[in-house]
Amino acid sequence: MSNKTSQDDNIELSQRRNFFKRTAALGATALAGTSLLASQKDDPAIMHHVPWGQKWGDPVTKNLYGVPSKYEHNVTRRYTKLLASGNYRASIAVTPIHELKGIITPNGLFFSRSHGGIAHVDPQEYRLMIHGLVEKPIVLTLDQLKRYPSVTRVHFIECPANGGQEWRAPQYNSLQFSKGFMSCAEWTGVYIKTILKDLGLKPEAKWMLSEGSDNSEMGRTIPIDKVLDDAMIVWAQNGEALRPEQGYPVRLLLPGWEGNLCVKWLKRLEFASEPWFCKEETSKYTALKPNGKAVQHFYANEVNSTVTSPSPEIPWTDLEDGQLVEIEGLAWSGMGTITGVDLSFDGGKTYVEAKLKGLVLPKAWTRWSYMHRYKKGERLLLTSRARDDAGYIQPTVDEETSVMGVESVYHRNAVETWEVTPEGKVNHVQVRTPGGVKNA
Ligand SMILES: Nc1nc2c(c(=O)[nH]1)N[C@H]1C(S)=C(S)[C@@H](COP(=O)(O)O)O[C@H]1N2
Ligand SMILES: [Mo]
Repeated sequence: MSNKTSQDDNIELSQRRNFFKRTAALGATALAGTSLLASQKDDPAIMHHVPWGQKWGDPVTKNLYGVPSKYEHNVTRRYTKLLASGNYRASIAVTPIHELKGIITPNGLFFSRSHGGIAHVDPQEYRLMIHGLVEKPIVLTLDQLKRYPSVTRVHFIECPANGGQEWRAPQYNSLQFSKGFMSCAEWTGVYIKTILKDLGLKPEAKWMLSEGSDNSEMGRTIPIDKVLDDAMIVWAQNGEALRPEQGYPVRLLLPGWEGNLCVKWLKRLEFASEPWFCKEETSKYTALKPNGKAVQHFYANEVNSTVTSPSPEIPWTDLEDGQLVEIEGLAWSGMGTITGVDLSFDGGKTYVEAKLKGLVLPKAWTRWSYMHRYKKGERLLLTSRARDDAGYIQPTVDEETSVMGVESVYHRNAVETWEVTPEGKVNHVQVRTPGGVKNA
């Protein structure tokens, strides 16, 4: 990566110069801690006084598998009984997306959703059977599977019920609970088309049944076009083996498609001419209109976005008047690559363009950012709206509900709004048409 045009540079050099010029003009209040004040000289937090520098630190023999700093103990997945029906084995723990930087979710924070609890599979006993309409059916051990040529890709996984409790109105005054049914990781595995070259797919094969070995024996049928496009069998997540929560040792990954199709603890792939096995399951996740009919059955998670900072978890109560603050968020589309993100300060009446930040990859989270000069006492309605290279843009709440009604749980991707109060608190609100507001 060249230093001048590094993808991580969201503030270009010219902009950065202006930033410092304007900051200087504002004096000491603009950026806390930019210059040493006389009163700070006796601050005990200055390095040579601190207790941790006065004695030996821990030996390298401690924590041979590292854990985050104890001061980060609050950064965890979270669960609620509202999403458990009294059973935390058929439930979900959601990702603290407000705490994340960049586009990669650390493995310990990747959201975890299962229908029959988290299975612990012995890799020595692991087998993957691939059969049905193939010339050469096969049973693979984990070692044999890993001998196929592997690829590494960054993709998000999103449960299609992400945000699905909030069709009528906001339910959670929390980013983690309203948008945390998703995470994004770097996955390593093999394209299924690579294995099929070896096994010989019969032309009658139109569907792939995939089945898990967990207690729910989760099964899903996948159309063959997706299988031959970019469907993967993965065994590594962010450089290490999959976590048990993500289906150790092997899961299916269908980049951009509904998370429920990405079968974990994968044990069997069967190629068939009909989606005979789980018609019911497949239709279960279809977003239905009020008359019970689907607009069109689709599997991809549509273009979407959210503001991650500020958010109910990251309020602006400590900001000073005139301070420059970075508004950040995520955008993603299961249909392609994010081409742009618009940001509104008035609940979607008018928009400015935000800047995409860091890596911009297909079917992956894309981080965006906008530098804002905060005015003490201002009330804002922050709304983000993403676009993708498949030609889609997020709908307004009214545009979406006029077609879908409010009874559905799945595939909600209308724009979301945070209200920043004059005190700097952040509330989840719903702006149905730009101008009207419903409180959380
Ligand atoms: N075998 C199996 N695979 C499964 C599930 C399951 O319960 N069992 N849950 C599905 C659902 S509904 C989702 S949203 C994703 C969640 O993946 P994650 O737990 O890695 O975040 O896994 C899917 N794959
Ligand atoms: Mo899901």
